[in-house]
Amino acid sequence: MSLPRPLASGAAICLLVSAAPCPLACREEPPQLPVVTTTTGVEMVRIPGGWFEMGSAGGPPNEAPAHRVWVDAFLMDRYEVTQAQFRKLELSDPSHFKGPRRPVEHMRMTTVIEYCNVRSDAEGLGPCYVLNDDDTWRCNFEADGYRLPTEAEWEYACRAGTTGKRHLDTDDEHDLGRYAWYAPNAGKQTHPVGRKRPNPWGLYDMYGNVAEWCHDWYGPSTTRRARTATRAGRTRAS
Ligand SMILES: [Ca+2]
Repeated sequence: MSLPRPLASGAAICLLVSAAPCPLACREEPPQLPVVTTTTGVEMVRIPGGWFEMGSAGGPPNEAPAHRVWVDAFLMDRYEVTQAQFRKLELSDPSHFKGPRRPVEHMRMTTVIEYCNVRSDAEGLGPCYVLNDDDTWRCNFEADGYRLPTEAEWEYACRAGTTGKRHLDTDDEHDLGRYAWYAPNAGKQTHPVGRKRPNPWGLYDMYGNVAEWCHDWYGPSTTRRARTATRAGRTRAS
């Protein structure tokens, strides 16, 4: 599957396939996972551990070979990180398109680290990131605070137990506009989070709006086992 390029900078709108008005007004709502609200008011989805098929044999070369990966249970933000969350934690908001429910964009890794650690501290959790004086950093996966999801965690959450081409509860490309803000419908700007339908696990805007960062640097698919995650701040990009 196509993944966001972690740690990339530049435009944030995902470019996906063309869409047309959706004819599926009576589709049954998919089952969703439990949602918890953190002490700073952020909704997170409790993702169960499990095996999944990572990558794609039929996609671009860097997505092959498809391989089974185990991911431990973790929590993931239900929505992209909003500007209201940054304001609540008294962090400087780098976003170009302003609005409390819009996602944060134009992020630098140092901003991601600051957000994760400040949010961890505000909730009495152990910070995951250690930032050195020369702007290098490392992540303590044993800490119980917030960090970016690994690529495996992100793809596992995006697929949400589906095996189809689009990893949604539909493979109809004409349905995509109901799930995602992307080039044909975004108007070259970000949009408030949660306005489209969620994926089958109740995660919003996994497709489109802003691209999302992963902990790993972008690279070919591997057969490594995913690292344990107790929490994962799903932070945004651009
Ligand atoms: Ca997104």
